[in-house]
Amino acid sequence: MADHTQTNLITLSRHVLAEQRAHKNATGDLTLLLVSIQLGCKFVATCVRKAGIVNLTGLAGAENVQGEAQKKLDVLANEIFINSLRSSGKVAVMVSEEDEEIIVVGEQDRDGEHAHYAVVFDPLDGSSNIEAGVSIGTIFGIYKILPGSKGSTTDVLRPGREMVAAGYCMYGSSTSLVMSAGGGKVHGYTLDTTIGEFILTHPNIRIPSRGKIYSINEGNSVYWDEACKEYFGALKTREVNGKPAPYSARYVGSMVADVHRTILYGGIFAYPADKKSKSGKLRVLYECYPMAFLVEQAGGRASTGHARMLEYVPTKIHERSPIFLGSAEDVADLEACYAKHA
Ligand code: AHM
Ligand code: MG
Repeated sequence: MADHTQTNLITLSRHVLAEQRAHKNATGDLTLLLVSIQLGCKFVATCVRKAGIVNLTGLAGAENVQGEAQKKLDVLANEIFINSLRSSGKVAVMVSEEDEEIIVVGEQDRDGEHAHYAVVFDPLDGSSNIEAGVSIGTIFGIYKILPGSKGSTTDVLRPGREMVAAGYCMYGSSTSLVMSAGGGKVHGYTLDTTIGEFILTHPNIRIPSRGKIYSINEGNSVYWDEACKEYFGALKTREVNGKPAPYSARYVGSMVADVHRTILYGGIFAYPADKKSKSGKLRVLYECYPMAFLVEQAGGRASTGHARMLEYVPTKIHERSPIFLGSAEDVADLEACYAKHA
């Protein structure tokens, strides 16, 4: 709840506008786009809060007591973001985890010459956690479309380092929106439900250079490669001054929550490739890249195990990749372990 003795709140819109003014060539288009994303996040946050009461957690196509068709929360979140982005007038093309094909925004919905952006997003990640009330989230990344393009697949099949902004919104005990438009700055905003605004609560987030937490689905360890087995095994048998100093294990199974904690507390989050999931599980465009972008901007490191995550060039919009991200020193140790096993 807002501290009502504090009357000069820095809302997300105010903050993004102030940052825009600091860039003399800024047109305001990215600001408008970010504002449309925050609207989507507020809408989804409200739906997540109500989900248990109004049966939004059921299967898509199920009917409620009034006989009205119910939408599953992830289907609803997808519609909310598509509508919000489309109505911004600034988006030429979108990729959503929920849609097989790219979504090219029609001429009539574009703002003339100003639809310069491509947005890739996972409207509701971690949906297996919904019914248990565990944190879930939205992940997004933004590219500027290529010169002369009106929006096509080539605008998004590009390395993640070309993104101009990225972020996530976590629907947890509070609603937290963390985003970066580059420049080594990552800011966190918390939704104040009493006034319906995201308030700047975590300016200039920096990830600790080393942490004490590892986050991976250990149930898959039987499928791991030798590098993974050695690296994560060593974190458990680690000693400092002759005394056991193991890392703690934390794994929500919801990427937004696991990455959020990793950014704030440090450590390493991983979803590796293994014998069962040959390319890992997480999707390059709207899961790996936005998180890698944020972690790098906050001073951390993100890797495929062999190379910088953001250098990778995808060939398909729903492609998957192994990913390791977090504190720079922890991820560097992991990469050294992979190099040793290469
Ligand atoms: P989803 O896009 O189907 O929700 O799956 C992505 C989620 C991530 O949030 C999380 O990091 C991962 O799946 C957990 O997978 P697992 O249950 O295999 O550990
Ligand atoms: Mg997902």
